[in-house]
This record gives sequence, structure tokens and C-alpha cells, in this order.
Amino acid sequence: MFDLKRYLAEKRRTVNAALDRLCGEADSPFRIVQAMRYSLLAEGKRLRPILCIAAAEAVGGGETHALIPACALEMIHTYSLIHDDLPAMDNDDLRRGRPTNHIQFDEATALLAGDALLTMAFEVLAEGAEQEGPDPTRRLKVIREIAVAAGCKGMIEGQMRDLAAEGLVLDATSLEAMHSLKTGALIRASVAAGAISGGADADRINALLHYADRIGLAFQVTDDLLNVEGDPLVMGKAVGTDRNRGKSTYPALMGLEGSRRFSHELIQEALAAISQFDDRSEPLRAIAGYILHRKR
Ligand code: GRG
Repeated sequence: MFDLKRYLAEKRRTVNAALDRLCGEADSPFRIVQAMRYSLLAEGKRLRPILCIAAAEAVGGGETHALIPACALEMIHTYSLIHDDLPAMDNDDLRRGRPTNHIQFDEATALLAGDALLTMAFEVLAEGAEQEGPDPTRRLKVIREIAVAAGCKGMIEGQMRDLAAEGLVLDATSLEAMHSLKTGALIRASVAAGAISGGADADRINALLHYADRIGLAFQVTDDLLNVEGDPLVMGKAVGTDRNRGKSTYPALMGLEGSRRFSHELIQEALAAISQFDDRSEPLRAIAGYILHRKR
């Protein structure tokens, strides 16, 4: 039987080692490198890089085909977390079990560490493109997918909508559209980058994009559920917006039970999207289940 725990641990080790290698030196005297490594090498789940690698494997590619885009995606994700935690945005003190970047360093350094991680993502993608591996057209497609997902037609627009929605009660369509951009775009790009790097044809890429779209939204619903379940102030007051954060959430929109049901439906849809794939897609199926039952 497929052992997801082992698979995730192995892939995390591989991704962490590659990130460590790609992002400066452990004993760098440069404060900016220290700040970048502080957040990048902190204890993250590495969901996006693992999805990228699992998608490459599902279409017959290997881990090595997808490792560079996988690391670039984690750099972009980490930059988004550093910036999201800044006082101008969510103003959070804790991230990945330690003080946020601007608390540990300072606001200006955190801003620049995020900028530098975003830029480094494209540096490693370009360097990876010079090495042997998938053909140049495929590599350019990967770079484009990631750039679009991270930019003003993807994650940034999602963050803008999230900020604009503060204190408002969003309906289901607007809430889904916001999350589809804010967190969904990078999750879709992770799966697309892996599939393209692994040599998938257009039909397989489309099926995998549908899978990614559904697990991306399920990820957000479970994130909202984890926030509510971990917060007795919000529990039982699932009306309008999450009182603590002033944000529309799925438990606020459809209640706890409704949200759990919805996340199950989304995962079923994700699994249906890849039902024609062979055993090599087992990690993707198992990751869908993991998203549903995750505890952090
Ligand atoms: C500031 C440009 C900019 C964008 C911010 C994605 C995003 C947009 C902000 C993230 C804020 C957030 C907490 C979103 C909720 C869901 C989410 C993406 C959680 C964090 O991702 P995980 O759970 O984190 O994969 P780890 O630390 O495990 O990588």
C-alpha cells in the first residue's frame, strides 16, 4: 500500500536540501541572505513543491525534471507569506512556529527578503533552463505559468481582493474567485509546472489543472476550518465574517458541517479528474486525502 507519510518525508528532505543549496550559504555574513534563509528553511509543509514533483511523476517524468520549478514555487510561496505577515497586510507575529520575518529582523529587511526570494525564484528557473533536461519550449512554458500565477492575474490580484473584502461578507462566488487567485493560482501552477516538466500532453495537463483547482479550494476550506476549530472565540459564531480577522470564511458562509461537506465534495471532484491516470498518480490521490484531513 502507498505510504504517504514516507513519501512526504522523503520529498521534504529532497526539497529542503535543494533549497538550502540554492539560497545562499548557511553562514552568510549578509543580513538579507540570513533573512531569506530564516523564512525559506523554516518548517513548512512544502505542499507546492511536492505537488509539482508528484505531478511530474504522475505523467511519467522524474523528480529531477521538477526539482528546480518545485524550489522556485516554494521561494515564491515563502515570499508571499513574509509579505502577507507585514504590518501593512495581516500584521502577524508568528509563522511556521517562529517569529515572523519582520519581528525577527525588521520591516524593511522582511520586505526586501520577500522581494529577493521572488527574484531568486526566476534566477533558479533561468539557471535550471540552461541545464540538461526538458526541452527549452517546455521550460519557457513552466516559467510563464509560474510568472502568471504569482503576478497581477493570479496571487497578487487575489491578495488585493482579500484586502478589499476586509469587513465585508462575500458571497460564495466572490469568495471562491478570491481564493482561486490568492492561493489557488500557485497551487495550479505547481501542478502545471510539474506536468509540463514531466512531458504531459494537453489533455493530461487539463485534467491535472482541474485536480489542482479543486484541491486548492479544498485547501482553503480546511484552512478556514482549522482556524475556526482552533479558536473558541469564533466557534459557534459562524455568521458573516470571522470575528477575529474581519474576513469572510467558509465556516462563516456555510457553517462548520456545510464546510466539511463542501471540502469532501471538492476532493471527490479532484479524484474524479485524475481517475484515468495510472498507479503513478497514487501520490496525487493520497495528497488530496491529506488536504482533507490535515491538522496544520
Ligand atoms: C502578499 C503578494 C502577497 C500575497 C499573499 C498566499 C497569500 C497571498 C498569503 C498567504 C496567507 C495565508 C495564511 C493564506 C491562507 C492559506 C495559506 C496559503 C496558508 C499558508 O500555506 P501553507 O499552509 O504554509 O502551505 P506552509 O508554512 O506549510 O508552507
